[in-house]
Amino acid sequence: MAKKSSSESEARKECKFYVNASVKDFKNSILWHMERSLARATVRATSRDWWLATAMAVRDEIMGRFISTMSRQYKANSKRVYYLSLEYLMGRLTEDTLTNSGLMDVAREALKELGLDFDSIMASEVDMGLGNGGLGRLAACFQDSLATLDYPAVGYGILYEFGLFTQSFEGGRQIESPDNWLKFGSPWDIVRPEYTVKVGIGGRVEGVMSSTGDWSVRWIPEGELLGVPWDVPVVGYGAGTVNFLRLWESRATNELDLNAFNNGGYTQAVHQKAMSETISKVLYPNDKTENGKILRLMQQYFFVTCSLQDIIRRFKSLNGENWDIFADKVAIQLNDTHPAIAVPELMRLLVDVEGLGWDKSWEICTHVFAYTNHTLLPEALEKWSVPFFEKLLPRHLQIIYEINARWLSYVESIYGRDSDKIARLSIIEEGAPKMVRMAYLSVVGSHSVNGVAELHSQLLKESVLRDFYQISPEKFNNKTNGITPRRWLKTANEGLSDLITKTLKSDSWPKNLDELKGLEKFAEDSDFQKKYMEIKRENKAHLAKIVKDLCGVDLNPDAIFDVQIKRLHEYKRQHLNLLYILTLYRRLLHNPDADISPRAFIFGAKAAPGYDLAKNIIWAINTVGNVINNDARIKGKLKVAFIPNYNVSLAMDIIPAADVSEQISTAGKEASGTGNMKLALNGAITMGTLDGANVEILEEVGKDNVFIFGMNVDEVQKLKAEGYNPWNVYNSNENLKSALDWLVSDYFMPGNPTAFEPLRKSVLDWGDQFMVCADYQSYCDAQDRLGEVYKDKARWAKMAILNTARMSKFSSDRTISEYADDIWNLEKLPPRE
Ligand code: CR1
Repeated sequence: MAKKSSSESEARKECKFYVNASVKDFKNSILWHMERSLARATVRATSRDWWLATAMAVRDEIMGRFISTMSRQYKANSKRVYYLSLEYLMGRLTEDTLTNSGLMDVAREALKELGLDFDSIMASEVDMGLGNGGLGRLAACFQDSLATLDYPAVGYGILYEFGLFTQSFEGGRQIESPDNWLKFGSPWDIVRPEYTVKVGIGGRVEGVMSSTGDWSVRWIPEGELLGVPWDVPVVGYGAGTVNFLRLWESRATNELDLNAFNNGGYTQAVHQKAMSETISKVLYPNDKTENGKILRLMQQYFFVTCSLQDIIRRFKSLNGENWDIFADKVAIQLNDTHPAIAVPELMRLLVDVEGLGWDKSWEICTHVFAYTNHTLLPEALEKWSVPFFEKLLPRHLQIIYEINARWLSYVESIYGRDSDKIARLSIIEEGAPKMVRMAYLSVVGSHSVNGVAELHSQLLKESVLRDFYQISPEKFNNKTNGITPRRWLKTANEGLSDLITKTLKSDSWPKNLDELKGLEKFAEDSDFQKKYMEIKRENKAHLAKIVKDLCGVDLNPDAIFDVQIKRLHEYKRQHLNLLYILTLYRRLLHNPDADISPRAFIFGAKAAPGYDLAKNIIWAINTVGNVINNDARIKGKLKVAFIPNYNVSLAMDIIPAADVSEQISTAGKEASGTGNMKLALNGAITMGTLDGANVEILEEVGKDNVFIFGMNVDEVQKLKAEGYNPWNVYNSNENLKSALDWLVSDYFMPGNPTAFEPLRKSVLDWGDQFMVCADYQSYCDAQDRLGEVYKDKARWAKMAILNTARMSKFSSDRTISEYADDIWNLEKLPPRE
């Protein structure tokens, strides 16, 4: 964050729910914690100590709200939504909690009085990086909106000991190291040992006869472990409601240790213990593929059973065994198929443990569950092998077979004995081995299936889930993603936030983003434009310092800051961006005086550790960048910076400083995107394809305020059907040919010209699956056009302002309200007056 100024105190007067603490009290609280909680003398205190003491001071302030929210929700016995997600990409928690509780100014002032720099103190907090990318960050934004809108909600997940790996570069290549974020604990995690649950694994299934002579089935697990819950408070804006995330940690059971120990197997006992605790050890670092790993399936089952047992415990404590109203009290959202095992697990808990009949249990399941799909990429559609299930979850496999048998007989009642249809719709995929299709299990077990942008939801119905859509069209709906304006504007871009508050003469816009429309009338006001662009420049200067620090690259804050920040994937086409950089560089070498707008290309992206081509692209960008950045001939008109270890905190520095937002995926491949929304909200102009939520961004901002290029979904499909050959493009496009050939010459990698062969091959020899060559010229043209438009400062400012003014649709408050109304049937529980 660059500029800080004060408007919070006014806001606090307005909103009666804000936490109230004076600067003096807050300062004393920090000092109290420094001494009593941390046992530290202030003269010896490190930045981390100051951050911890500040976090503890703000935590104290919100605990009352936390407890009162829980007890109000309990007393009201209202319906709750339970969000099941294997990932939460929360980032740092302290600053956002200060924003939402209204204590930001107080904390800032208190630290100032203690002679400390707020920003550098806050920077001591390690990111809570328990997610890979968009899916995990969406889950985090949703928690913020649920609390802000006063919805009774709990987010369930895993407390990974190691979050997403830390990325560094060596010779331009990605190196991964473990993210030991919990090494010294976190003041935001509160353990709840009293809600520990038991988790079975493996073993066998037995039939048992009851006293009345009925047969029932029982799972006798081979091993058992414990799930211990840790709660992370989620403070809504205004602090009227404080919900929580409940994250499960796996632990060994004491019994297990004792048995082995008694048998003389001390080392075995320790080994067993370590195995049990492996489950919550590490987040898998792939954002689209994680098939086949047994530990991953164990993670999924572990957090699902812990969460469902917790939900049932809460339900029973309020409603006893009144199962008829279970679905009136409980809504469960499955964030992708990662928690899909919840469907057979809830069936098991209801049928085997609670003794309900199959039909009743199934009715409950299909009223409670709803499923969100986040991608159409075939490699991301989860399938688990039947032999795995047999070994790990034998009873669940039986239940899945039973669900499938009933489902397929329903299919047959519609279509007759159409074996093709039946094979296509079966939850079990035939083959060696047989596989359980988790997406199909999710669809069959849910009453709602949604995609995450209009285009994506449409394609879902037409492609991967077409057969299901034909049978149950009423299940399918769209919920376009959103982002929280609290973190992504108010906290991340205080300069712009203050300008907005002053201009609109209102500080309620973070909770009512439609108010931003009021900025439209200032879009051509030269005074407002000046202020708006001054803030952008300050943010750019701030980012330039960070880039200098992290990459050693000098960026000129007057250059166009052209930003592509997201996971590294071929479909996201960071390499298309690279090809334009090469083209521009070549142009400048031919004519160093060419009148182009200076550009700084800024990247942030992690590649999955096993994804070789993605890593090759990172290496290529770093290598080309290094040559460009050190080439005096081009007079600093072009710079390339790849910021290492892109994460939520870096995003909060990069996004407010961006002029251009690269959203250049192959049409039909990016389900939604959410970075596109954050960047546009902060006044970056989208350079994008007609993909995901870009389509809706275009609708909102208008075609004059965005750069659209490339093929649309129909054109992509048509070209594929006709037989696309990237060589034809290569042979007929001189610039493309030069860029690709240059990449594998001695120029960039003296002595190792084949270093980037894989990249080049992927877009030529291997068929160019993501149509980089096909979209190359259109992309270059759009980029050149953008460079020209940037020269007209007033026009650019107007475009940027209109982007900010027209982004209100993309508040996650809008998204969450739609989920609540259309899917969860959920009422708000307003804070106590
Ligand atoms: C999509 O790729 C979307 C997020 C959140 C990602 C991205 O376009 O914005 O989900 N999908 O909905 C994903 O991670 C496993 O799938």
